[in-house]
Amino acid sequence: MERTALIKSISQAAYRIRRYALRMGEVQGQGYVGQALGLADMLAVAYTHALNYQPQDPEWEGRDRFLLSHGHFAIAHYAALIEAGIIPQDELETYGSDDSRLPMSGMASYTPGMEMSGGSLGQGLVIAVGMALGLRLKKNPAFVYNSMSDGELDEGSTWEAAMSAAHHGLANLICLVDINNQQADGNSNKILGFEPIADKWQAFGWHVQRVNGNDIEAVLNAFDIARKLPDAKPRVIILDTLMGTGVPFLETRDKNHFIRVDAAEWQQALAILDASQTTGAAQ
Ligand SMILES: Cc1ncc(C[n+]2csc(CCOP(=O)(O)OP(=O)(O)O)c2C)c(N)n1
Ligand SMILES: [Mg+2]
Repeated sequence: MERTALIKSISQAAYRIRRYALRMGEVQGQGYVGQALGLADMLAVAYTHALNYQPQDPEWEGRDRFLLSHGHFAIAHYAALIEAGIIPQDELETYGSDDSRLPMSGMASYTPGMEMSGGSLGQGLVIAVGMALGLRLKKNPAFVYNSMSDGELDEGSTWEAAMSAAHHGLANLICLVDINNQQADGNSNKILGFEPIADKWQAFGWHVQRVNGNDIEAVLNAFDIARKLPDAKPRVIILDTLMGTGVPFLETRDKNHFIRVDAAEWQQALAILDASQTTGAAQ
């Protein structure tokens, strides 16, 4: 596909991902919706362009593995799995209810396409290193993607795994770090300073890119570079994102780590998103 058309189709997918996430938020009246709006552009690039998978056979051995290390971002991942055709769209109406396959935190045993159970932060990269080593041993050319949050940079396990990935030259491992500069208790850089974060990953032996995570073209280019790079190094894409992207009153909301909004505001958020799609403001 020609590049401009590709970017347009990815941005339409990002819009749908945001819409599914907002609808799930509406079903429960609350949720980690700001994170989903912030990460939708990266997820759209991943699931409509970069990842190799078969929607009808989520366990296909040749699939790229996408690990949601930050399990509380599950609403974002479910929205992407719906866009990918792995979860049926009407299932979002069950989000967070008893017996649903879509619990509030990501669980591998519940949801097709969910590769790990999250909740305890800082575990994804550890698991991803093991998976990448295993795939290499089996001569399986699939990639392992580990999606993680800036709060997980506070976890020692992240850096142990980062060091071992470089030691083993894991060129089949791509780590995606969401820098929304938010955590449960405030700004990430005020809780535990992480900058200069690109230099840190580089010093650990990784190929590093840092992009605006809400600029689809920049994210697309970064994924393409990470996948095609010949170096025997693990790759990290650091994504600076804005929580609530696409819905201004959620972008500016104080303490938007876990959002509860009034019943009428969900419809308002959806209307704003729809309007921005028509005018192209969200692209
Ligand atoms: C090991 C661990 N410690 C603490 C928590 C509690 N906790 C849940 S979400 C969260 C915030 C982590 O930061 P981040 O994922 O960047 O938050 P967000 O961007 O979603 O605001 C914390 C500390 C946890 N889930 N796991
Ligand atoms: Mg964060």
